Order: sequence, then structure tokens, then C-alpha cells
Amino acid sequence: MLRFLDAGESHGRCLIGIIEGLPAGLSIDEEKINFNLKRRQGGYGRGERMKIEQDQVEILSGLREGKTIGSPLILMIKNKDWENWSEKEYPPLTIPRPGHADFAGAIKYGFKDLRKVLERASARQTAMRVAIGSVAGILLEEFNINTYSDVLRIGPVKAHRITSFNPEVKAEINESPVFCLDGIASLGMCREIDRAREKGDTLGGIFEVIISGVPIGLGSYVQWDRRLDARLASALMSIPSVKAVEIGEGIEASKKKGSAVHDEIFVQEELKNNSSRYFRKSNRAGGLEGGVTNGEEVIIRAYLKPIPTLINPLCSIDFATKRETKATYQRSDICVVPAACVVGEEVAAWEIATAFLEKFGGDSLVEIKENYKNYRDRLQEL
Ligand code: EPS
Repeated sequence: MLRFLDAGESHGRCLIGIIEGLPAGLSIDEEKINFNLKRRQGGYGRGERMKIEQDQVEILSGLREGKTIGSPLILMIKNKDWENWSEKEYPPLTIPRPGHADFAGAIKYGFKDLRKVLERASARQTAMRVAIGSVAGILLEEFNINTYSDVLRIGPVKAHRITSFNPEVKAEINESPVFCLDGIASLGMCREIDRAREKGDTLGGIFEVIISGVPIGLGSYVQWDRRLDARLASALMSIPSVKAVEIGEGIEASKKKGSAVHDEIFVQEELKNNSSRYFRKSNRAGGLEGGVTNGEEVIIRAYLKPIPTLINPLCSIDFATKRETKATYQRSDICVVPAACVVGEEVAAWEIATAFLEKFGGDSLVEIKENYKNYRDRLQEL
């Protein structure tokens, strides 16, 4: 079983992740992880903190000669800002930001200082989620399963969606300051972020994750918690600021008739090797039917609220005085949708890899490749 735990506070010494259940023999290139960490730190609209951090992963266990040995992999990312914080004494923070974990967290755990909440509730945690998901992505690449993510909307600015994803497109996404494939919309999004900054406000938006090369049969309908759509939605929803998740055309589908929604099934005879292939002309289901992958691209969208730390703060209360006041402001991002899109891609990779190992798992990569090949050979007969 593939699983992970992570730990660490935003201004603590470091972030730690422990991955268990990886097969032996998987080459782990730290640079692939660092590349995604760098992407997560980028995106127009990030704040001052990202000028301090230069996230790099260190792998502390589980590897010999660059390959996994079946034992737990420990990942570490240092917090550079820790040095700035460890020396200082800070007065307690007692005014919660509406929309943040501050309020409920302080009451739940009985804290007088909100820092004890926000240190762990911080989106800093997503750096480790990206590192962990990148390891899953490395495993998926062995089976030609590729992940993509791009931004579809920031505030009111909407992008034209492209429908064909390949490695060249991936490079193009990274060239956009907001990880958006529509150049004109990218400019509009940056302008909108500037406007929000000037007004002391923040912006949310939508990103999507696409996973190609996923075989038919990951996940299952036989038990609620094995439905892969549910697991993907849960993973995406665990990213700070995500308030809604959509699989395929889920939201539009709710307005239409069944005949206009479901992806009809066709068969193509392949004369060359005397076989046949099933296919669809549309993918409104987003690659998942009954909680099981159907061989089409998996498509997920996540909707983010604007982050709750506002330069022009909203009304709140002071736990210390029990009076109404304005929330406090220290420093923050204006828009995290591009960064969250990288996080979304990696947490989705993790869920797909988990389901993949449940179906084809073995103790070594060689064994899993054999299992996968047998399954694919058998599919030819169905
Ligand atoms: C965050 C506040 C900011 C963000 C942080 C999340 O950090 P700081 O409190 O140090 O100014 O930049 O995000 C990250 C550190 C990160 O790596 O994404 C918050 O309050 O949630």
C-alpha cells in the first residue's frame, strides 16, 4: 500500500515527508522534484516569502545508488525563513482572519496565540505535497502516464481551453507567468492581479489537471472509498483555498439532459493486426465512470476562493479583548491559483499512482511492469 505522512510548520526548521510502499528499483531524480518545487514557488501574484525560500528536496532514506530499495523514503525541504524567525520573540496574534483556519483552529485547540494554528494551516505544507506527488509522477512516467495542469480562470479573466496535451504543451504552460495556455488571457490575469494588489485585495480562480495514458480499470465502484473520482476530489479539496472540485464537465452536465452528456462508445476495427479498439468521440465524464478510469484522459478542475489574508482587512474580533476590530495584516500572496495548479497536479499524480499500485502492485518495478504488461495483453482479447 502506498501512503505518506508529512510534518512541519511554515516557519519551523523544515518540512518532512515519509513515503511508504514504493516498489524497489525506481530511479529517483531529485532534479525532477526540484523542478516542480520551483514551479510551485512561481506564478504571478506570489508574495515576499517566495523571495526568501528556494525550495530544494533532500532525500534522507530509502535510496541506494539513486534507486528505491522498498524501504520508506524520507524527504526534507528546509525553510530558509526559519533563521529569521527562530531568534525573535513575537507578541501573540489574537485577531483571526475571516476565511482562514485561525478562528476555528484557535477555539478547537484552545490556543491564545493564533500563530499556533497558522503555522501548520499555512499553504507552506503544499511544498511537501508537491515533493511527495512528484515521486508518484516519476513512478507514473515509467508507464507512460503523464500529468498536466493549467490555469483556466483568475478572478473574472477566463482562458480559452485547449484540448490536446503533450510534452510540448507542458513547456508552454511553464512559460506563462500564470501557467495559462491562452496568451491573451495570461496578460489579462496578470493585470487583474495588479489591480487586486493596488486595492489591497486577493483573487481566486480555477485550474485543471489532466492525466493522460491512464489505463482502464483504476479505482473501483465496489466500495465508496475505492471510487477514484472521490479520492481525487478529496485530494484536490485538501489544497488550501480549494472550495469546489469538478470531474470532467460535471457542473455543465448538471444542467443538461443525459443524451447530451454521456460519452457514446464506438469500436474501430484494426485490420493490421486483426483486432479492434473501443473509443469515445467526447470525454465529458473526465475519464471516470462509476469511480473507475475508462481509458480516456482524467480531467479534474478545482475552484479556489481568494486567499483570506487581505491588505485591506475585513471585520473580525480580538480574542484578547472580545471586541470587534479589523483583522491584522503582515504579508501574503495576492493570488495563489498558479501555485495551487502545480500542487493539484502533484496530489492528483499521487492518487493515480496509489490506485495504479493497488491494481498492478508488486515489490519491485520489474514485477509491476510484468503485471501491467499481462493486463494490457489481456485487454486485447476483450
Ligand atoms: C501563508 C502566508 C505566506 C505565504 C505562505 C502561506 O507566508 P508568510 O506567512 O511567511 O508570509 O507565502 O505560503 C508559503 C509559505 C508557501 O510556501 O506557499 C499562509 O498564511 O497560509
